[in-house]
Amino acid sequence: MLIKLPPASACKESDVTPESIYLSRRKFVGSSMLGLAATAMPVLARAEDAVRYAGVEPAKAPAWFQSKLSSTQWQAVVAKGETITPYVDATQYNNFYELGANKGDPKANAAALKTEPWTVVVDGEVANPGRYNLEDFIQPHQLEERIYRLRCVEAWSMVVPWLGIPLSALLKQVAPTSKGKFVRFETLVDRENLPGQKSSFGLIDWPYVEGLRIDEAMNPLAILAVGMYGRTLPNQNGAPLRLVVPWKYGFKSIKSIVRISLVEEQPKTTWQSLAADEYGFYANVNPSVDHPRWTQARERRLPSGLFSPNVRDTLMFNGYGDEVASLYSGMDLRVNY
Ligand SMILES: Nc1nc2c(c(=O)[nH]1)N[C@H]1C(S)=C(S)[C@@H](COP(=O)(O)O)O[C@H]1N2
Ligand SMILES: [Mo]
Repeated sequence: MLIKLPPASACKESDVTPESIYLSRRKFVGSSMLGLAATAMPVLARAEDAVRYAGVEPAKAPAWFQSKLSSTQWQAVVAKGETITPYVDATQYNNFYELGANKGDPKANAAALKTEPWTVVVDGEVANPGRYNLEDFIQPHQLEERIYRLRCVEAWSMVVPWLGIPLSALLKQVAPTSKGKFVRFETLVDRENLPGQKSSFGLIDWPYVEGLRIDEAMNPLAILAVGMYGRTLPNQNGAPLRLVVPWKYGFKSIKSIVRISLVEEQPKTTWQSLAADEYGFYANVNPSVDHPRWTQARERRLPSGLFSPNVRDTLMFNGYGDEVASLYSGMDLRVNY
């Protein structure tokens, strides 16, 4: 089923087939061989579809997640000219400093992140604060698939089919007060188990913290994801609950969230605290504002290797300008990087 999103994120021509569609086409092929009537399918299944979803771990999802899948709104298309990044690439080349500083560390150390049980606290300037286990947190909402580009500030990118709920739906439920001007997010702290938090030499002052202005958080593109590629999130991608804000550099999309607070003042975020001249609060993808140490005009699209780096131009707001540019009208994006 198509979700209702403005032009840049949902485009009629398609290069990809999400797993849901792929699987239903598989059923179609099977049933037509049995001579049964088939429902119309938009395009034929293609060999690449199997590649994109190769290596997706078998469903070991909790029952609540499985039952949510039956009512999920699947996104049938991505933007023209895009293909979904193979699952193996999206799950072995990661940034997740709690699990280590190298790209392969998060996958290698994935088991160190304990995701059950998982509690999410919503507090601060809200009429309805709460403390939920993950299942109860998601229960009131419908899962939606969103196929988004993710652009890291380090100039690599990928295209991921996420499963989640609009952040706006959660915010409406908890009802921010008039003082709730920003949303602050916090990742789990577990110094005993998370290798990146054990070292006393680490630069990061845990927990990892991120934030959005309330109108950014209410934008329909912002989601809280619980899955990707039709499955629960792998630990290295931020299980069991992460933010995805596709028009901003990847570091804004905070992983493994345990606390969401509505606050009056702009939160101090992790990367801003580490190097304020390099990483701003807004961090909107912007090809014309370079990082002090490298250009942001281009990016490497995963999979990217030495002999086929797969370089492409970076798009303003990562290609989501139609949806988000109005949030920043009148702001100097060179100053508010
Ligand atoms: N808690 C936490 N969240 C995090 C990070 C992190 O180190 N810790 N890294 C960020 C960065 S820099 C990026 S690019 C994305 C990467 O997400 P991915 O590994 O799913 O591609 O996660 C972001 N969220
Ligand atoms: Mo990043």
